[in-house]
Amino acid sequence: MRKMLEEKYFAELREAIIAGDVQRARECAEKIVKEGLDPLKAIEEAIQPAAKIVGEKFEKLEIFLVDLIMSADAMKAAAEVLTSAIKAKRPLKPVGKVVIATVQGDIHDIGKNIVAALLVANGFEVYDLGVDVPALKIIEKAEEVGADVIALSALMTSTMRGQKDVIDMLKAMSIRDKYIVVVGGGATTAEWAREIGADGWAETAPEGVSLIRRLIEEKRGVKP
Ligand code: B12
Repeated sequence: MRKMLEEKYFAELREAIIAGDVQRARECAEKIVKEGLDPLKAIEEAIQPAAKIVGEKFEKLEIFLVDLIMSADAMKAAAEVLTSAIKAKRPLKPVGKVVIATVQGDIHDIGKNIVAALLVANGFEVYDLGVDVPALKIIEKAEEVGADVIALSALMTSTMRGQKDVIDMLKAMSIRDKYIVVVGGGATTAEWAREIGADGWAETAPEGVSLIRRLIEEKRGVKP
């Protein structure tokens, strides 16, 4: 029964996103939360596959930019509802501070917001600087709040260089070792992360949270 309900609502959410129907997507996400279904599962099984389909259609010129924008708005509306539900489960004990941003030139933030919400849900203190953020601004915030981790998102091949810029700037300022730097986002790979000297890369938000936990544990020598 529960499985059927899940399949029904997840399919409805995927359809609403592909159709660019913001209201239906939001309402569907609200129903998912109200029914007590897993919001993270909804992100992974409805929002992400729908984003992939929309991205492919855009690439094949089957839809226009205006359609992509409408679908993005629908994704964002649903993601907001689902991430709020995830964040509500936040534990009390703080485990570490993370400064997160989408790098300069890139305005994609749906994935980054999911990573931020999951970090909050797992007890991290998160400073989300938003999108299109210059390297220096990210470093200044990390210095100001005494962050443990800098997490950088990039969705495009043309903007992933922004992740390298942050690491290069940290090195130039002789503070690279102060921070754990993790990177992610559609355009990036584990190989890219190694190439630019990041401490880690993860493909998905939950993997990103586990990675950050493990890296903090290794650095501090104790479980956060
Ligand atoms: C939605 C979307 C948009 C929306 C963004 C809205 C928003 N507020 O974010 C809008 C319509 C604005 C948009 C604009 C553009 N877009 Co766009 N967009 C997409 C689309 C369809 C989905 C992205 C998304 O949100 N996915 C869902 C989320 C949940 O997935 P995600 O971001 O990958 O995040 C997950 C993981 O990667 C990971 N993660 C993400 N960040 C991080 C960070 C860390 C530290 C870690 C550990 C993990 C992690 O966790 C997340 C959850 O598991 C993609 C297609 C695709 N398949 O990615 C194209 C895509 C990214 N866009 C593309 C392009 C070209 C553009 C435009 C240039 C189009 C144009 N001609 O104007 C502009 C760019 C504007 C700019 N300067 O940034 C291309 C990029 C091609 C490339 N490889 O360089 C893509 C791939 C589409 C395509 N196939 O052509 N876009």
